[in-house]
Amino acid sequence: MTIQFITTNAGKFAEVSEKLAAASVKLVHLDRGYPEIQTDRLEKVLKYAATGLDDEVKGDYLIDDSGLFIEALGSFPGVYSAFVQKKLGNRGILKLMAGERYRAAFFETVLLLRQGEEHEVFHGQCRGTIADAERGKGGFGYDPIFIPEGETRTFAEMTVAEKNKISHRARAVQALQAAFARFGQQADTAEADSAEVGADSEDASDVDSAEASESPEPWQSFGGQRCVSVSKTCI
Ligand code: ITT
Repeated sequence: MTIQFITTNAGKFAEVSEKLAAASVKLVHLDRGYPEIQTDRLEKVLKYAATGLDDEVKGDYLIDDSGLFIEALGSFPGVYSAFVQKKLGNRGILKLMAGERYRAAFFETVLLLRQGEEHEVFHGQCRGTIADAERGKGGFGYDPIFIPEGETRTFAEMTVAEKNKISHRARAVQALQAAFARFGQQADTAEADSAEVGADSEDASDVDSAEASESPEPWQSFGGQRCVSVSKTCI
């Protein structure tokens, strides 16, 4: 199965590729942007974007909208994370947090997978704190100022593989993989069932032909849910 990951962010692509390396999914990078509406939820941004991308992109695709939510700043920058990173950067965020002792924050990633005619949405979250200063050269975006829960290092001080053990994006990709696994299992079962029917011609004659020829809709293959939404937090 080939899926195009539509993103202008090479860091996101590196993380998701590493996480899916062992999966039977070929991820290709489609380096292009798409219109992002200003709204209060990441999921809404993706659902709107998908309405345009569905007409413009052939084949299955994945898109990712993420944000950093700082509690002492009323969840800012949140859905404005990309704009704020460009305009204020990490130094600007640290200035806003100067003297603030309550430094709790979380990252959230929402992934939208277009497969066939269907859209599936997956969530991942990672709680942590805002560091006092930028630390580390790895990662991208807000990584140098975010210390995930249970760690002393920022994400930027970790390798991609280390960040992928605990990050918001990794959690969302895990939910995506679980959906791939369910899809694979159901496909195997359907194959085994049809082989059994084919092997016994007497039994086959008893089977309602309409039912036997019916292949599952893609959304049925994902556990019968049109929208899979899984949220997990960092350990
Ligand atoms: P797309 O083309 O995929 O939209 P983008 O970088 O614009 O790429 P977003 O719209 O999701 O991505 O913007 C979110 C902002 O938050 C952006 O500035 C990112 O650099 C930053 N960000 C997202 N995920 C992050 C992560 O895992 N670590 C640090 N910063 C992150």
